[in-house]
Amino acid sequence: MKIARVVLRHVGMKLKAPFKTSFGTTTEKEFLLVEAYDEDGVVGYGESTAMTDPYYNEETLKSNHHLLRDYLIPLVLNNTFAHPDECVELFAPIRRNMMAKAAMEGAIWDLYAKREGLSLARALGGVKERIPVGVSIGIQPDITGMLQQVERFLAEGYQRIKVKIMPGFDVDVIAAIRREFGDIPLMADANSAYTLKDAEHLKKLDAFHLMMIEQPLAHDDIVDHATLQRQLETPLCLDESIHTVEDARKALDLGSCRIINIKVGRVGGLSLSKQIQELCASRNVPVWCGGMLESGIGRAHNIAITTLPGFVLPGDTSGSNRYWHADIIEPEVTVENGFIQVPESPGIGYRVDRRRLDACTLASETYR
Ligand code: OSB
Ligand code: MG
Repeated sequence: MKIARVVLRHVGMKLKAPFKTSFGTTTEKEFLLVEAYDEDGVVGYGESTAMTDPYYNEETLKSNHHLLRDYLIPLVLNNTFAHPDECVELFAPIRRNMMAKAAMEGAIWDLYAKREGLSLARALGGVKERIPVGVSIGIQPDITGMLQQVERFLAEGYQRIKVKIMPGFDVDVIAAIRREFGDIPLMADANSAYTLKDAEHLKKLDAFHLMMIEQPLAHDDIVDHATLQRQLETPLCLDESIHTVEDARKALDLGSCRIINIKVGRVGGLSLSKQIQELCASRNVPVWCGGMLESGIGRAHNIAITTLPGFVLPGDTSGSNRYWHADIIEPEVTVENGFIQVPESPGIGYRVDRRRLDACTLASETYR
């Protein structure tokens, strides 16, 4: 494979409803889209999951633009590829900047799969024809509002409910959900809003038999999480703290978590997601695929990676209509009875609606 041209787009898509976490509120999703064209004009798409502000992690749309323009795109244009896994070594001299790397690598994976005539899921070694999915519900103005959201998404068939929590919006919310909806598959995500000083408070959540508590403590911690895990019955799941295969190994060795949320962007791409999945499978540690409010393109990558055998828990890959009035892919991602059917056509398996994409594009640049 030889990449002849790369187009970078800055895309803006308004969410149907603002999404609130303990670190902030997203109303309009802005992100970078990478289009990698080979010499025959075949195109692969990759989406950066970096947000506009460095509040989930340190990367931003602008830092990704810098990394892509000044480092990753030149590297890609000056090399040839037999397989997308080669991106791992090619990008390794650049420290971190995982989401920028994943956006570039994702485009190369899509292009590779299209050239091979394989769906991205099969190209990755995926085995599932459909994937079970859940939904992540943001912090609501009050408990009543949260109960309404849970009711709505259960009615839509989602197989697992995740609710965002933060100090002042936690135990009472979970208690109310259990009271109203009984023994549904339920979990909570704190996005690093607590410290070990809150251990006694977090222990109250044990009474509600959650599937897991995601990332209660600091984004860069795996030591305090191990201390907390020893005090809790509820399994901890790490999101923000895991960027590499080595991070995952160390967290499992320390007992910092019993489950890992793999986000393709946060760990530097599909090849590395696959490696973390393999490590966890070898230790019987369940993984699931997280989300970053992706457009249909990033969503298609998430669907493909979720077909790997180690992804045994429903992830956050919800249907397009949970986020957008109109997605940029055709058909949109739909959820039926809590499952997404994995597309079988080559590459990401969805057609990109170029008219809709152009309408959402705020700026674009071409590199060759
Ligand atoms: O922590 O999983 C998270 C969204 C933005 C940033 C971080 C997170 C999330 C979500 C939403 O939980 C997942 C999704 O629906 O895409
Ligand atoms: Mg999370």
